[in-house]
Amino acid sequence: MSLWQIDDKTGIISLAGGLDYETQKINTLEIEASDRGHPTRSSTCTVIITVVPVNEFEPIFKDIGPVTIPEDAIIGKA
Ligand SMILES: [Ca+2]
Repeated sequence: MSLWQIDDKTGIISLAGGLDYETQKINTLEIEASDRGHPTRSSTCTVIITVVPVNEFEPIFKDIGPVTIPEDAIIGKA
């Protein structure tokens, strides 16, 4: 299954599958357009789509509330 689909009338490229930065950072699409003439004329272009990483597994901190410590706490023990 392709990650990308293109509307054959508008030419709009849209996402058709799940992206993963770690698997594929750069997506290179070779696009060909043609008319309905006789003979048919066509042209091609390359579209490069770069996936931007996001923090998918953000660390979660438990609510530990306020912390108190005595002023004579031992260094390295408290
Ligand atoms: Ca990922």
